[in-house]
Amino acid sequence: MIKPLSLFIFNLSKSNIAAQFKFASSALPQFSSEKYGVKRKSFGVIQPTDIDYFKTILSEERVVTDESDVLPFNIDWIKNCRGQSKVVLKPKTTEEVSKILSYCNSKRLAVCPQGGNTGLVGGSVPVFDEIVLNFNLMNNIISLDEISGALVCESGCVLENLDNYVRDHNLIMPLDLGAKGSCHIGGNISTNAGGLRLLRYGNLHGSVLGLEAVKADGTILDCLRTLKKDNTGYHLKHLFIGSEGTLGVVTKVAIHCPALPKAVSLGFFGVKNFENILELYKRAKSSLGEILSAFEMADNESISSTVKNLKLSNPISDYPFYVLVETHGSDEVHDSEKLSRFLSEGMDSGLILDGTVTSEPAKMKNIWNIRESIAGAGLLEGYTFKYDVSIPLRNYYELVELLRKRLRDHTAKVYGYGHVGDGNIHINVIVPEYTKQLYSILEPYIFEEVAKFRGSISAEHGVGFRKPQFIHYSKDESALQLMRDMKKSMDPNGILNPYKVLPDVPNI
Ligand code: FAD
Ligand code: 2HG
Ligand code: ZN
Repeated sequence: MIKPLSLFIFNLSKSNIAAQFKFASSALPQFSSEKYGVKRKSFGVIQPTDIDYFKTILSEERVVTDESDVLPFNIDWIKNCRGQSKVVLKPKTTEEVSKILSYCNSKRLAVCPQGGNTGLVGGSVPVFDEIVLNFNLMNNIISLDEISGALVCESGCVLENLDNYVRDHNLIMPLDLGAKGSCHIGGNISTNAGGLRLLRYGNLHGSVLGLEAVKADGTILDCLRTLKKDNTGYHLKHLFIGSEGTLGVVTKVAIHCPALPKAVSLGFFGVKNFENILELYKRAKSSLGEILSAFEMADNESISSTVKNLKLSNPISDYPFYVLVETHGSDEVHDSEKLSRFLSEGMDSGLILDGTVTSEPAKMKNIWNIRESIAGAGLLEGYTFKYDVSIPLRNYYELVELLRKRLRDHTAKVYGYGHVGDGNIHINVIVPEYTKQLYSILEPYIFEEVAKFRGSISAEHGVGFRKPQFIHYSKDESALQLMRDMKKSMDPNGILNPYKVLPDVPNI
């Protein structure tokens, strides 16, 4: 018997946003293959002898086959996608991963690599009966060089645990996101996750120093160097950053950790319109300069949803838009003065209607919590269609307005929020329940609009299962063909995360 989803207990930190919303309702989502009309490719079908073989590589309890134990690994965080896997494998070492993949490749058994399962595009769960290769147990920290800031660890380390660890050594992780208490560093790398401070610390193509990966045929690829500079040949690590488990499986990571800032300040401002946000962003770059570490925005609908659905308290009153500006610097008095001056100048010029600036950790945590909770707040009201796009800043908020108009005659809420500093807006469309009609009103319309702005249909969450058929809005055929060629060369049988990222990968 299948347990109601709300009863599942996850090995997740209770403090984290991703865990708080896990399975807000107890309804099981429809199978992805039925919902989106996908046909199974001709992979092998797992047999009892295969399970027996996996038990010779892994201990018995690391081969999970009980239906109710497997179920959570089949369902994604927003409860949009549901696969039909019959087995979850939990390796502890790279050698085990290598043996598993070598075997699966020889038997043409498809595999879905899975980290913390916080992905938002359905890439982390199977579509049919792919074997789930889960990294929860590959969670050892291998080394930390306090001088260079190079951290080496296994791919299943939870981001927040790594951050806590390096903070004890006066360093921080170069990325931060609302899912930090559940997502794995291997998942972050495989999705090229962006997050809240990309503006300051750059993306993972810059911070990942090296990695170890296992190819589809089981070959272990050792690119695990900690050097900042290494121009010997092709930069292979980049193939695994953002390829969403379709080219290989990341098993170890070397990543550069910046210094722990001595002073952190945070401002939360109410703003009248989006034009004023853009003006504030320009001013923040010039007046806060090198200490600016985040510049985020959210509209009233987004913030109100966290107040209403999660009972979070907004430290300022109701405004059409909100801006969150953070600084990471080395002088607390100087930095918070700078941010307070930014606030008072903003208020004098009418760009900021009201605001608060704080350096108190508890207050900063509350403000960040409001921002980070938006992703889950809508899930408590119904079904959420999530979009994560990059568009030129001057057009940044137009898509939200277009969608509100388009959905005028439907019961729907549209939230717009995101990483202004990166030109990345998140649009959440909340409806009472998923319907095919709403789906076809939204897609491909939204991607067509993004393409008109020469934007990207996926800024940071990836393509996953939900967007391969739309990738052509952001990549031309020559680029797609080269991607297919790369996929064929690295995974000739197509066993790694099939039905994801690329459309029209020839069947095996
Ligand atoms: P999973 O969800 O398990 O997997 C994601 C993809 O990576 C899948 O395709 C999977 O097959 C592949 N994969 C996972 N591990 C490996 C591995 N070791 N080797 C090969 N492939 C692998 N994303 C952002 O970019 N920025 C944000 O600010 C952000 N905020 C979020 C906030 C919340 C509340 C939530 C729920 C999600 C958020 N996300 C964000 C999305 C998600 O957290 C990121 O994509 C994250 O990097 C996924 O990590 P994961 O370990 O959960 O990976
Ligand atoms: C964020 O920035 C995340 O909060 C999640 O990328 C966005 O859920 C979303 O739409
Ligand atoms: Zn984001």
